[in-house]
Amino acid sequence: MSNQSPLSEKQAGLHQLYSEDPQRADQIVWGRKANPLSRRGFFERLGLASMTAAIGSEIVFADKMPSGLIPAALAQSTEPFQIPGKEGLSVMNDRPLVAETPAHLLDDAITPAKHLFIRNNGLAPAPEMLDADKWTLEIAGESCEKPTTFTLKVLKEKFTHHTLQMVLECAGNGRSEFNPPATGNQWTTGGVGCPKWTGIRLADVLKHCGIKKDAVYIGYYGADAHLSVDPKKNAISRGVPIAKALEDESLLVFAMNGEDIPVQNGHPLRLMFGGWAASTCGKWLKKIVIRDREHDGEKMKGHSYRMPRYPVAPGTKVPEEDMVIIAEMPVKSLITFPKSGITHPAADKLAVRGQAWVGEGAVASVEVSIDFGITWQKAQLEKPANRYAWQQWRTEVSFPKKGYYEIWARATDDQGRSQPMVLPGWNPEGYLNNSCHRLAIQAA
Ligand SMILES: Nc1nc2c(c(=O)[nH]1)N[C@H]1C(S)=C(S)[C@@H](COP(=O)(O)O)O[C@H]1N2
Ligand SMILES: [Mo]
Repeated sequence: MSNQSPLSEKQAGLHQLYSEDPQRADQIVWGRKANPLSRRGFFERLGLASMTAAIGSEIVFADKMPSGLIPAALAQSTEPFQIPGKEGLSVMNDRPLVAETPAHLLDDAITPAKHLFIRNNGLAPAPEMLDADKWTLEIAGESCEKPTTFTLKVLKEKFTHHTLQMVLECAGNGRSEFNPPATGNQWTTGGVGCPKWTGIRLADVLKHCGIKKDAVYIGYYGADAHLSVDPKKNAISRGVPIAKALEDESLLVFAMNGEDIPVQNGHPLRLMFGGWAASTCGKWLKKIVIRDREHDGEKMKGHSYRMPRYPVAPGTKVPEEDMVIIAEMPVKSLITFPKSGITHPAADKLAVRGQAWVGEGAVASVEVSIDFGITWQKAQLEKPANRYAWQQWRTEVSFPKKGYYEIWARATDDQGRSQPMVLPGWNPEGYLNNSCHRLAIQAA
C-alpha cells in the first residue's frame, strides 16, 4: 500500500502525457502483471527516450547503463508522485492508469474528488478533447425508436437534475488476496468510493428516444482509446439489463460533489448505476445503444466481469459457458479510522470507524472483533443518505493488555448476508472479494 512513487512535477507531467498520447505511450515497455508501482518499477518501465526526456538532456553513456538502473537525477526526487487532482492514491499501473485509495483516506462521509480511485482500461482522452460545451451524446441501437444525438447543454436543460450519493466499486477490488492469484490489477481494498453525483435520469433520456418492446439491454461507448490504439477497438463497452437502466437512481452524471467530474473519472459525462460493478459506469460517455440482446461490447464476453455459476476449487479452469455476468456488488465494509499499523496506549479506549455498503438493499449491522473473530461487538450504524450510498459506522474498543491486535469489521445486510471472515469463493478473475477488512494495532 505504501508504494508511493516520488516523482517531480515534470515527471508526473510526462507520466500524464504518456498515458494520454498513444504514440508516445507506445514507447513504454510493460510487464504483463500489474504490480504496485514503485518509483523503481515506474522507471524500469520507461524506455531510454523517456528517461532522457525526464532528465532533460542526453544520457551520454546510455549504452553503458545497466538495464533497470534508475538515473540518480530521477531517483533522488523527494516530491511525491502526483496524478493531477488526486492525492495519496497508490498507483498500480500507469498504462492503463489504475490507482487505489488507502483505507484511511476513505474516512469522509462523502468521498472527495482527490481521493476517488481511478480504473482505466485504455488510454484516457486528452483533457483538451473533453470540452463540456461541445460534448454530445448519441442514443441509438436496434431497439431505439428515434435515434438522437444531444448536446450535453441540451441534456442539462431538457431533463430534471437529481443528486445522489452512490458507491462506485470496481468488481476486482480485493483481488490481491486470492490464491492462486488472478492476473490483473492487484487491488487491495481501495477500489471504492462514495461521492455525490449530479445528473439526469437515464430513463428520462431513453424514454424520450423511444424504447422498443424488444429492448433487453443497454450498452455504452466512451471516448477513451483501446491500449492497442486501434480506432476500431474499444477499451471497454459494457452495459446493464434494461430494468436496471430504467431505475430512478441510474443516472447520466455531469457533476461530482458539486463540481466537474475529475478528468480521470469521466468528465464531462459518465454513467452511474447504484450498487452494480463500477465497470458498468461508462466514463467519457459518447454513445448509448438500446439493444435487443445482451450487449456484446468489449469486456462483456469470456471471463471478463463474470463469475462461475457454481462454486469452484481454487485454480479450476471454468468453461466460458459456465460464467455469468456480475450484477450487484456484495455486502462489504472498511475500517477507515485508525490507520493500520498504529501504536495505541493499551489502557486507553480506541475509537474505530468506517463505511459499510451493499449492492442492493441496505446494511443492517456492523460488528467489530479484536480477537480474530471469536467475539464481536456491535457498532453504531448510520442510515444511508439515500439508496446506494454507503453507511458510516463507529465504535470504541478496549484492549485487555499490551500486545499485537487485529481489528476486524464485518457488515451484515438486511437479507442476513454477511462478509466472509477469510475469503469468499475463489474465481478465475479474482472478482468480488468482500472478506472482512483487518487492521494491525500495537497496544503499548
Ligand atoms: N470509458 C470507460 N469507462 C469506464 C472504464 C474505462 O476504462 N473506460 N473503466 C470501468 C471500470 S472497470 C471501473 S472500475 C470504473 C472506474 O471508475 P473511476 O475510474 O471513476 O474510479 O469505470 C468504468 N468505466
Ligand atoms: Mo473495474
